[in-house]
Amino acid sequence: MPSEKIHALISTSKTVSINEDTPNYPILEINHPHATAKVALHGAHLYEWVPNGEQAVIYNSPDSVYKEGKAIRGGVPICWPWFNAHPTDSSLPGHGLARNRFWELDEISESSEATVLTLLLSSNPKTQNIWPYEFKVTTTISIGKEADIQLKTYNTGTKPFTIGGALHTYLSVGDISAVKISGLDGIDYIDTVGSETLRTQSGNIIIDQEVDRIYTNTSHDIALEDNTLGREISVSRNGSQSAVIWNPWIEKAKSLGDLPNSAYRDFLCIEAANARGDVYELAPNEEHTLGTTIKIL
Ligand code: TA6
Repeated sequence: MPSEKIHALISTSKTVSINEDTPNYPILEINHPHATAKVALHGAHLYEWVPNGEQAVIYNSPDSVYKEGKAIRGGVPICWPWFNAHPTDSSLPGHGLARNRFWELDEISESSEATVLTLLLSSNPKTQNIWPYEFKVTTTISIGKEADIQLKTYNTGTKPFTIGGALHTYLSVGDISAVKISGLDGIDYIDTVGSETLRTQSGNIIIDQEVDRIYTNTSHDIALEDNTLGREISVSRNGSQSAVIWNPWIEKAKSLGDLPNSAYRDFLCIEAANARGDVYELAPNEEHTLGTTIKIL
């Protein structure tokens, strides 16, 4: 159940309310003049963002599951402290431990430009059973005409640790067959569909098959041109030299129980990542921030 602190923070807020319609699964609802949004305390998971006068920018599956231990299928899952499979221990949860447990609400700040939530996850015996380190990690979500997410890791222990991860952003599209992704021309990528292959991007990306690519050594902004909705969305990144482009296409979509079979047509993931070699070793008291800004151009 939400702490007294959450209720105290919300009681003085003009734009944030709490929705507890799903028992033991609190949702923070933001109603700002520039946009509305929904953030689950579970996973510090932004899963809805609708700028004023626009269609939803963030995709959320109609079959998403809202219960402890399972990430919402959509929104911006916080993949941390590793991306995809753990590099050495396949028994550990894919995409790490942050997206499948409850965070605390630490701060709300509001202005005419945006509402900003800061959520907090600190190491505890359960997390240390999975990943034997002491940490504090905050997710700061700014909602206004843009959506900005900053994931900051602090090493609060006495041992160095290495972190990777991703802000695994699901973007709504009118129809996947009518989108074009630019900003990665000439960039090398790891094609993880089938046997892993190193390739180089030539021109823009179109989606006409399963796409699951880790673009490396790039901090370029990435643009999604949606010719159905008639809009262009920009995804910029900080603290990230790798970007992931993912669409499950037909067969993989069928294998995902929390995604309608046809829903591969409705979204594309453009992820600010710290993937593969783009990881950070933090000594005690060191910190790293991975961030992304999503805006309609
Ligand atoms: O970011 C792409 C990816 O790593 C894909 O390989 C696919 O597994 C996707 O993430 C979704 O992962 P999830 O564990 O949320 O089903």
